[in-house]
Amino acid sequence: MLEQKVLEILKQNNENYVSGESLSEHLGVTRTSIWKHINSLKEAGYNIESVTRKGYRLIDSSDILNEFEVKNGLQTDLIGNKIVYIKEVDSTNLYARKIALEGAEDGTVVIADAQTAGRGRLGRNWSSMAGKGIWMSVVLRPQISPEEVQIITLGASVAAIKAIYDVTGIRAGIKWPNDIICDGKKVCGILTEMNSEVEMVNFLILGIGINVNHTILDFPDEIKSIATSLAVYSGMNDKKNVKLFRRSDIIKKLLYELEQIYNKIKKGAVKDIIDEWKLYSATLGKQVRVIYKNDTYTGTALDIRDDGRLVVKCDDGCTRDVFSGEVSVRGILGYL
Ligand code: BTX
Repeated sequence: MLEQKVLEILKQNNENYVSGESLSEHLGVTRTSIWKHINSLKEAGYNIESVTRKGYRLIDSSDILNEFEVKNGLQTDLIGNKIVYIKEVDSTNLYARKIALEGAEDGTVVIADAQTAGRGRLGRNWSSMAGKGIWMSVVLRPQISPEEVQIITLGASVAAIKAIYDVTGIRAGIKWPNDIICDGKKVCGILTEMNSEVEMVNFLILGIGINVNHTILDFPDEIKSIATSLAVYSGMNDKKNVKLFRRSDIIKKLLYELEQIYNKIKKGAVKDIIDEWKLYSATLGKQVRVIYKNDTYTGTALDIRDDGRLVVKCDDGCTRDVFSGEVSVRGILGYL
């Protein structure tokens, strides 16, 4: 698309002016056409300065999310080959499921700026304000059995931790099985849903929500005490430099890390993923309360098995394996 070509050239010129004449020569269109494309880029939110006799320059500090921003510089071979960007959707997981049933390819990514009915696990809600977070789902078609699906969720939390660190410098932790936390508060959640036969997965929808540029006031009252964002957390540590992060940078890195994990799963290197997960775990070694239907028990989180089950040494002396999806695990002290 010509609009994207104009944008690419402006980006390559690092906030220096590019004349309308050179853009029109380079792209083989009239200067009026360039002017029209510049205007539609401005409408899409890009901060482009136009100065007579100098031309146009992009002041590139904004957090603009669209298909181009994610594709530009994306370093993956499979995940993100097809990206669907939607301004507002009920849930990217529901949308991804719909297109997966219609045949969407392995690695197709659905990203929304806002979700009106974001979904958490066990029928819970996921608050997904416009313009503030990463609300994204990936269609995966791994050749694995339903019992092996948990490893994808664990791997996705490792990928999220790494991407967050790489782009923001924030060291988050993982609360089993798949909450990413900063300062004991949830900054990211992962919801994996599958469509399968008894023996074989047809496809998975890997949904990832990351709170990126929210202020604390942006969160609904009922989650203010348990939720945080990368911007809030970075501001806690450095009040003078509260940063806003570029969501597309985090997404690109996340898709790259997800692809590394996906390749490991395809090679059967599950142990590597579990080992990495343990490195970032905020649950292992902690006192936990396991809530399953009407049953509640406490103990210490000891280990994680290769299929992702959490091993809990219960206070009554016995050892139990806990499956995700069935239970809530709460730290005895606070949310952790
Ligand atoms: P979860 O069931 O572990 O977490 C949901 C719970 O977390 C809610 O009941 C609420 O207490 C709290 N919560 C809700 N919204 C937020 C938020 N923005 N930040 C922190 N805490 C919150 C976790 O489920 C899985 C969430 C996956 C979300 C992604 S977004 C893209 C994809 N599409 C979709 O509909 N869901 C996934």
